[in-house]
Amino acid sequence: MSLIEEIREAVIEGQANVVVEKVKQALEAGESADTILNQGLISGMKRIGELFEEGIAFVPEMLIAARAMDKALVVLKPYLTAEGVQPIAKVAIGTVKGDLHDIGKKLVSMMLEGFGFEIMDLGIDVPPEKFVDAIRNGAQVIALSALLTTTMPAMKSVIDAIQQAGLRDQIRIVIGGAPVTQEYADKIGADGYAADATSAVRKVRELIGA
Ligand code: B1M
Repeated sequence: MSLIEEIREAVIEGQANVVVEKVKQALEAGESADTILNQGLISGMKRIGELFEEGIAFVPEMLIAARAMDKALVVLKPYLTAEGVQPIAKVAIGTVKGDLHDIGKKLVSMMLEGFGFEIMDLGIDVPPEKFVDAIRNGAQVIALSALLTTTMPAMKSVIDAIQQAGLRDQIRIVIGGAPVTQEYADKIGADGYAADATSAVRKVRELIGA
């Protein structure tokens, strides 16, 4: 088994210490952070999701897999983000109300930070008012994440709240997360959609003309 496959397996098994150790070894062996992230960590998370759907894994297994990935991201972060870049713009990011999924949002934040954006991470289960406050506190872009089909409508609630506060014209809104699509973004009046962290950076740059 290759190191990358070992990382994937250790994520599925939720062995945080093994994942961290193997990620360090892979970096030392010259594997790219991108390969470790996509073929090791994210691939492992996808598999645990499939096992959950098949009724083989349950919420606790998803949780320990997520913890393992979280710890690995701490090791990987310096390789995914560049230091000392001047902030391009302020992005307020959060997982919408009712949704507790943290990792995708965290990855998007890290990549944006690496490309020179200042990040206001509002966390998970974020109510619409908090996004409105973030705009009043200087955010130029709002980035919304949702992982559940049942929480996607909360993205529309954020856009509605921004509209009602009279702030829609001064903000760009980008949305993403596994169940979200470009079609949904168009339907709820978001300015953009991104499928993954790299395209989120591309989309945000495009939206603010950076
Ligand atoms: Co949950 N969960 N979960 N879960 N969980 C999913 C999402 C699910 C697909 C699993 C499955 O059934 N196959 C399913 C959703 C089904 C649906 O709605 N269609 C599901 C379910 C059902 C649930 C619960 C309801 C389970 C239950 O309690 N019965 C429950 C809901 C809790 C809640 O939120 N209210 C629940 C709970 C949890 C845990 C708390 C146990 C845990 C999260 C822990 C944590 O985040 N700290 C968890 C996990 C780990 C998952 C899976 C296995 C992995 C998610 C993940 O971290 N992926 C997930 C299965 C899967 O995704 N295949 C699943 C890795 C991450 C890097 O990818 O988050 O997709 P992702 O982010 C990507 C892109 O989506 C995108 O870029 C990222 C990087 O490429 N992206 C954006 C994300 N946000 C973006 C924003 C952008 C742009 C791109 O712009 C702003």
